[in-house]
Amino acid sequence: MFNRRKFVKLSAAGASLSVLSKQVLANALPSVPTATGFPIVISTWNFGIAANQEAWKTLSAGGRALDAVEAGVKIPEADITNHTVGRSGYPDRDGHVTLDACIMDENGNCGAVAAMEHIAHPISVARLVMEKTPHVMLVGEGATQFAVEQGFKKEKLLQADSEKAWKEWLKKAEYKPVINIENSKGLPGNQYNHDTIGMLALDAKGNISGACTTSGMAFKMHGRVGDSPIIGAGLYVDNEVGGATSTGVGEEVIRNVGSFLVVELMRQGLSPEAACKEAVQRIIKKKPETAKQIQVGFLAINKKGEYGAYAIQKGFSYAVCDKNKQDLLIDGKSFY
Ligand code: SD4
Repeated sequence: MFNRRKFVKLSAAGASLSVLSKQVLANALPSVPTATGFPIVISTWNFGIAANQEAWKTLSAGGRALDAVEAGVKIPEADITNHTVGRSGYPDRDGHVTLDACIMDENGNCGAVAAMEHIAHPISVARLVMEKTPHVMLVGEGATQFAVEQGFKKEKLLQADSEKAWKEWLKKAEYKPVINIENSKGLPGNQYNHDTIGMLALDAKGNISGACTTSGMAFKMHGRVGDSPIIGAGLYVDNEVGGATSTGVGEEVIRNVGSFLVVELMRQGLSPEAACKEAVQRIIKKKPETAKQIQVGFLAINKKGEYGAYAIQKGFSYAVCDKNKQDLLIDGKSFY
């Protein structure tokens, strides 16, 4: 793997790095990575603070990053005031709460569930898909069936306030899913569409794992799956390099295989922030008009514990927890 200093040196010498654009190089130079070593855990949005604190219990005791990220993201999954992750997520346009999640460990193992109904902790089901099946992803009824076989409780997830919000939406939206519904409600990044939790942890042994869980876009079409449960899109970990996760309009993240791209850019020497910025710029470059209206944010960490983020729009925040501070909330930089 080459490090940033070597990358800059090679570039200055005119070495041919065909996969890197001039723009990438420009981004790489001024970026100052933040580093606090490890263990460390980072996660998307302000509810990441409480999630990180839970993950920290495992990390500070010398535990495994995989256990930390699972325990961490279960906090917003269980939070009944959270309408974008887990049991209280807003439903799709037909009134079904369908949950998406994936998890990836330091050995490249991964598991996922998508469009799963009636089970409150999709991240734990994703982990069991990884550990107990020969598969990577189970979807829909098959995922629910597997969860029940594994002892998860099947329950009604649609909460009264989520049902009320859905019915209000139905009146105004005429059953049309609106990809950037957040713009009608204020700043991109509001509670309707942009609050997936993606979490990355680096444990005391220097191993990285990640988890990502969401109820997806509010009032989406039934059966719609976003980036969050897709390895390489919503989450990617390569223990030699680092990890990345995403939040926002999943369709654009999938089109660009966003989290994998961020990790590969870090492999080529970019800092986490510069890699996230380049991934955001790919989305903007391909669809400049769409990009003005949507939010996508990436968050990344490398093997040294350096971390960074970048989003299309203002309003993306992420939480960091390490030995110095357990409740740090940082405003991610953005293109607009
Ligand atoms: C998705 N990325 O389903 C998710 C939505 C989200 O913060 O809220 N992300 O596309």
